[in-house]
Order: sequence, then C-alpha cells, then structure tokens
Amino acid sequence: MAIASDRPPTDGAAQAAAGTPAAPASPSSTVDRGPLDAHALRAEFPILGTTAHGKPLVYLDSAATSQKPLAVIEAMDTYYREYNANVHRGIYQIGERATAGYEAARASVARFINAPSPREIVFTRNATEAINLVAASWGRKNIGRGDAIILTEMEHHANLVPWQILVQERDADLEFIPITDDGILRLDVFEVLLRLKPKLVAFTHVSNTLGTINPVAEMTALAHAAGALVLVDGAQAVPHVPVDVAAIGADFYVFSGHKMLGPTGSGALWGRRELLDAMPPYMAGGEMIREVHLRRSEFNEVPWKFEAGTPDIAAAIGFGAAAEYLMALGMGRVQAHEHELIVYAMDALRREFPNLDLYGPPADARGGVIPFNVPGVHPHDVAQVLDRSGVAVRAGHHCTMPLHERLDLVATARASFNVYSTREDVDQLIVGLREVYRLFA
Ligand code: C6P
Repeated sequence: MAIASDRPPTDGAAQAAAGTPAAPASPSSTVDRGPLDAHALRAEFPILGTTAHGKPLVYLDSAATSQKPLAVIEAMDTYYREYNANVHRGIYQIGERATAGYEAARASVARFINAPSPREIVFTRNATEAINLVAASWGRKNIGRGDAIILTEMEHHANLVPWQILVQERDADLEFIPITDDGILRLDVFEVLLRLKPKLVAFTHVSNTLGTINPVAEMTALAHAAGALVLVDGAQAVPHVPVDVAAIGADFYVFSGHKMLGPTGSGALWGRRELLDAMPPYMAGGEMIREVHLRRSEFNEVPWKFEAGTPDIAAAIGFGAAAEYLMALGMGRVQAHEHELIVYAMDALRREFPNLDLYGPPADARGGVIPFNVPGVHPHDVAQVLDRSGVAVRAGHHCTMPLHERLDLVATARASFNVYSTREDVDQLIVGLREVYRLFA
C-alpha cells in the first residue's frame, strides 16, 4: 500500500496564489518617483540607531549582509507570535495560514525578479546552497568526461568550489574568462572560449569584491548561441539593481535573501521550469515526496521536490517581506541612490587620499562596493582603526582568493552600501581613514 505524505503540496498554483499580495510591480516600474530619501528610510532600520565603541554605528559592510527593516523583522515576529506552525501539513487554521504565508513569500520573490512563475522559485538557505543544488543535481546528470564549464576570474568561492568538485568527480574541465586590470570581463576571450562548446557558463552578475556589473544578458545570448546553459550568481545584484530574469534570458539565477534586507537563512534558486522538472532531487526526505514505499518513492512537483524537510518558514516569510519592501521602494531608485553615493565616495576618497589604492572599474560600471588599500598598511589594521571610529568595513579576501591572486593582492578593505547608506556614512569613513593615516602613514 502506498503511504502518502501528510498533505503534500500538489496544487502549487493555488497555494502560491493564496494570500499573495495584489498589485504586482515590475522591479523597474517605479524608477521615476524621484530620488530615494535614505535619511528617512534609516528610521526603519533599528540597528542604525545604535553605537559601536561609543560612536554612532556606520555600517559599510552591506555586501556581507544587509541590515533589516522593521517590515522584515515584524513579519517574522508576527509569524512566531501568531501563526507558528509547519507548512503543507496541518489541516487547522494556523497551519493553513503558515502555508499561505510561506507560498505568498515565494510569489513575492518571484515577482521581485520577474520570474514567469512562483513554481520556478526554490527556497534555499542562501546563494551558496542554490549553486550547490544546481551543481549536484543538474551537474551530475549532465556533465560528463571532457565537458567544459566556463566561469570567470572574479567568482566568489560559492560559484567556483562546487564546480571544481563536480569537474574533479566527472573528469570534466573548467575554463575562466579573464579580467582586465580594472576588473572588467574580457568578452573577446569569452567568445574564443565558447568555441570549446561548454555545457554551462556560470558567472556573477555583480562582483562582490570589485563591484563590476557584468553584461549578463549579452553574455547569456553568447553562451546560448554556443549551446551552453547559463547560471547567473545574483547575490550582489538583487540588492542593488533591477533584476528581470525573463529579460536576462539565463537558465538559472541564484541569490541570497540576507543581502537584500531579508533574514539570514533565506535564499533562492530560480530555474526554468522544464530544467527543474528534469533535474533529480538534491536532498531527500519529507516534503519532497508524493508517495513513499519501502523500496521506492515518487517525488513531489517543483519547487517542493527540492525543499526536503521542514523549511526555514520564518526566514522565507521575512524574505518575501524584503522583496515587497524593495519593490515598493523601486529598484531603479535604489540603483540611482547607490550610484550617486559611489560617485560621491570615489571622488571624496581620491581627493582626500591621493595615494589610496582603489580597485575595480569606473563608477559607471560598478555596484555599491569600493575595495581599497592604504599603501603599506594591512587591511585588517585599517578595519580595526575604522571600527574604533564606529565604521564597519570588511577586510580580507572576501571569498575571492583567485581574484586577489589575479590582481596580485593579499587582501583588501571593502566599503559597501545599501539603501540606507548616506553621504554622512562616507564622510565618517573619511574621518576614520584620516586616523589610519595619522597612525600608520
Ligand atoms: N558574499 C561578501 O562579503 P551566501 O554566503 O551563500 O549568502 O552568499 C555567497 C555569495 C555568492 N556570490 C556572491 C557574489 C557573493 O558576494 C556571496 C557572498 C559575502 O562578499 C559573504 S562572503
């Protein structure tokens, strides 16, 4: 006798529709509402009112993880206080509310990147897990001996190591699109590499270290023309630029919720439906099955086929709230705000510290990230002195060791922005850097 799972989510479309907020807004549809008022927004981020070492906190490490607005914190708080229950299981009121909230979050995340259907959104813990899912599931099924996968020299370790493991296991090959000294991908070399007829091309949309915004639609078209599938790592793009996966045309797009104002433990894989349908499960257990017998099982439909076990329900609900929050702000306005800040910061840093080493492309080709070094001072020392001024920046290799090797750098300090960042934050960075120069230079 078949033992059915207790209420497997089989009617996805209906579930996804349940509780879905109305008025879908495409990410770029609100570009022309005037500039974003970051000063007003800050009141919605409680942590920005706190201090570090007795100084007002200046948070310039948003590329590592963003701060969270009240809308996100309260959505998660409300779930735990009012309808904490498992999803796709309980035939009782709060269980059904939890399921509706979880699936409404999926619909919000789908709308945020203009995915054709919420069924194409698989919730993961983060971008790393989403890439590992594709490498383990699609990769093991489709990559064989001698096949080529093309990456770039600027990838985060999350979009490198899973592919290293796969090609070692399958005796396949990795090739890399090189970069120029200021961190721009060499598309001329990419076109030559495509003659290898790769099975997959995987690249970051925005570099976490240099901020480079890559021409993802153009690269996708080139890869498709050569017969390759495309995975885009959008971890540093979704918080900062309008993302429309339908317009990009890629096959997989991965990102983390915690960098786009959502909670840690939230992330997503978007994949084209027919690809997800054809992929074997990544993890197995409850939730991802339709029927289980002692010696065989039938799997659930996508996306639940890839969501084994009880998911992080609160994180998904917070992730959905973050997507709604950003859509309400308008990603075009977010991008314009951060661009203005990057121009201001790069000009000010160059003016104040003529010998400061700044890396990456010109402001017009970069997202909200500025990597730098004070000549002769280790970036860890720079970060420590800045910390005493209340300024939080990241220092190290930022999980891009090969990129640092390519640029002949041991480490860098990195200031990174988000919607709540202001010119005053940049001014405080400069005050802190003056102290670095006073102490070391
Ligand atoms: N970069 C940074 O400080 P996870 O850890 O799975 O949420 O994100 C991984 C990841 C993947 N791709 C890119 C481009 C990324 O920037 C990151 C995370 C953080 O730069 C933490 S190392």
